[in-house]
Amino acid sequence: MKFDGNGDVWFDNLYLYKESGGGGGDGTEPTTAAPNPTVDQANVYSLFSDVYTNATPSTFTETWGEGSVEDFQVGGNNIKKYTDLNFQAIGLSETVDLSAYTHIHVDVWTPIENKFGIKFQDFGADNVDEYPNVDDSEMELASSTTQSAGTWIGHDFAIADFTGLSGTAHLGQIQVLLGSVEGGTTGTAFIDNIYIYK
Ligand SMILES: [Ca+2]
Ligand SMILES: [Ca+2]
Ligand SMILES: [Ca+2]
Repeated sequence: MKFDGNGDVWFDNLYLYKESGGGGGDGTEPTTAAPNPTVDQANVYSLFSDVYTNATPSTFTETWGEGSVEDFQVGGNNIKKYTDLNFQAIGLSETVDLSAYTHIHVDVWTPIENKFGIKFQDFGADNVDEYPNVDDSEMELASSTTQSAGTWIGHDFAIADFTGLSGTAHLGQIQVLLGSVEGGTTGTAFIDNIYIYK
């Protein structure tokens, strides 16, 4: 450590430190919480966030999905930890009309660089999820933002970019994707602040 200057300088309190709740991590899990969202609650339909009043998804996993979920906390801040995540579904408690909303946001932390994606499924006018689809429509997209390792990355998708969706007036399911998205690798993902906004 070298000090450059021009004249007399007095020093005090010279020390290295770590952020509260941070440091000491081995890189396998976040040691800080994701940044708090700032979009106004009035313009948000939140599925999971400490900041907003959340809607009630019926589940954060489905048996046919690939990847398990558990609750995780950093300093009291709630996070969903997905392990061996390929694709996994967030099922809404019932279909909801989100046609007035324009974007979805998700904060993601991964221990290795990866690709993150979102899939929407609209259940159609009958509000029923059928397979194969009859009046359902669905589409997935990889985020254009790189999921860098060891840091919270905020992903924002414009719903209009999901051109395979007939609409979001009967939205029934949102999937979070890691391994199944192009360029992605199955692995661990910490996910927070899942909300749709306008
Ligand atoms: Ca949180
Ligand atoms: Ca349907
Ligand atoms: Ca379906």
